[in-house]
Amino acid sequence: MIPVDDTIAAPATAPGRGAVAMVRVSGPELSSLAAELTGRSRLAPRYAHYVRFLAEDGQVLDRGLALYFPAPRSYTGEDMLELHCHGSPVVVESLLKRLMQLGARMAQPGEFSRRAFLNGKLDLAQAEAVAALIESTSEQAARAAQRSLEGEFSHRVEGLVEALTAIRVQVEASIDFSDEDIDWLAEGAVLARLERIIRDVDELNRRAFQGRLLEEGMTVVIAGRPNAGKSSLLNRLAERETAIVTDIAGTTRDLLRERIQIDGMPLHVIDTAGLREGGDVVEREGIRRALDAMQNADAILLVVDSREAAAGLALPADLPAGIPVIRIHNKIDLTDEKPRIEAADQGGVVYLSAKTGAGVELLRTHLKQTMGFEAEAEDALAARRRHLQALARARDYLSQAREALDSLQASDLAAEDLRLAQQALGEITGEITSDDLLGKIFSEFCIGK
Ligand SMILES: Nc1nc2c(ncn2[C@@H]2O[C@H](COP(=O)(O)OP(=O)(O)O)[C@@H](O)[C@H]2O)c(=O)[nH]1
Ligand SMILES: [Mg+2]
Repeated sequence: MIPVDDTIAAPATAPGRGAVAMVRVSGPELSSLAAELTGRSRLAPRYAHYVRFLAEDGQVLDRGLALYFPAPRSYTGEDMLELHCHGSPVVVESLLKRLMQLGARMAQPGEFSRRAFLNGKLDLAQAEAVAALIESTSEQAARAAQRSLEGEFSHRVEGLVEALTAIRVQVEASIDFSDEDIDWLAEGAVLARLERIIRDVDELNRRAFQGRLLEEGMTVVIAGRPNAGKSSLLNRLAERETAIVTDIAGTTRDLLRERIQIDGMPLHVIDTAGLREGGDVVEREGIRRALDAMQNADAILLVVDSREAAAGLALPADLPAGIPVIRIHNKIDLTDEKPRIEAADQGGVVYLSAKTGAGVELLRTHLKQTMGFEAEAEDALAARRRHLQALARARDYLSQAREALDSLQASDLAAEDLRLAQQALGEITGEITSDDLLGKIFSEFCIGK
């Protein structure tokens, strides 16, 4: 258990040198600590004081700003102190040492946000949106995080929980008062209301899925026989010369990773050694790693040379099952074929030239579609994987409840499903949360958040 009633401190700015660094302190009572550190008997609330930070023997550690936020009007809901010092790691270190002397301890990852959650300043989905905002790698992802931080995700979930509570009352009544002359379910239009909730869950899931994609993106592995043009395709997608391209088979041996973006969706592209028999020890290890990477990919781009398209697909190794394969017919500049997409529903075949760039835009669009990414969606909500899982669980219970009510007329089964659906939704905002889950969620934050 992490104690929640002591004083914690951590740098809030990234490590390294800069003009200014900021150290945050949070605890149940900070006025005496602040007085000893600054030599001022009282710091006015929310006022930027220009002070000296003092060592125990009165020496000046640094000069900077001190801001005092008395509870409960602070990020954590406790007394908080912000110390802005010069942006040197040495100064930050000495300030932290001094704070430890004054009774503070180093904060653990995510501990400030955890306290904010425990003090009711943020619900869980909002606290997680703070992490998502800090980690966002595109404007779109940052906007999705901002929406969740403002509470849009949480409010939708709360709305659903309320609507569920209301129909649970009707369903429970139909069980408890089944001998009375009222059809509680019909009276309450329970089925119609349930349908509406299901539609709302689906809509929320769509928005959260878009947010998840913006944050995590997808991983694609480029595979194929030597000299098919895999490394050329990587360079084309990355828009720079990352990989060495030669006409010598077996040039690429290790995995090469590039992080690119398609309309804000992060794409992790991995170039691999060509799949073929033989080769030396290094190349065989490269092929083993290639197959390994494919196991964990969201999609495989299988590159073949258009001139030998039929033969080129015969690979010496099996591709992992269950992972979508997009076939790339490369080098169409040598065969006079037009850039195009075929059989887009079964993974698809994209005709392109990595050398001239013809058809590469088609591939980008196709990758977005394959992942269900809506570049135009302006309503994405930052969501963690656990949120999507909770929504999926709620959705399953709701379908079961609908079936129980509709075809089986089994109110008692429906009542239980509705209760479980509500519980799954409650986990998103943290209404119903175990200590273990909290520990897991906040440990993924970095220190100082
Ligand atoms: N004409 C033409 N040559 C290509 C194309 N893509 C790759 N190549 C050439 O094919 C050879 C092998 O390319 P490379 O990207 O190293 O293939 P890898 O072994 O699959 O990584 C190089 O000489 C490339 O210049 C293409 O679209 N058109
Ligand atoms: Mg290569």
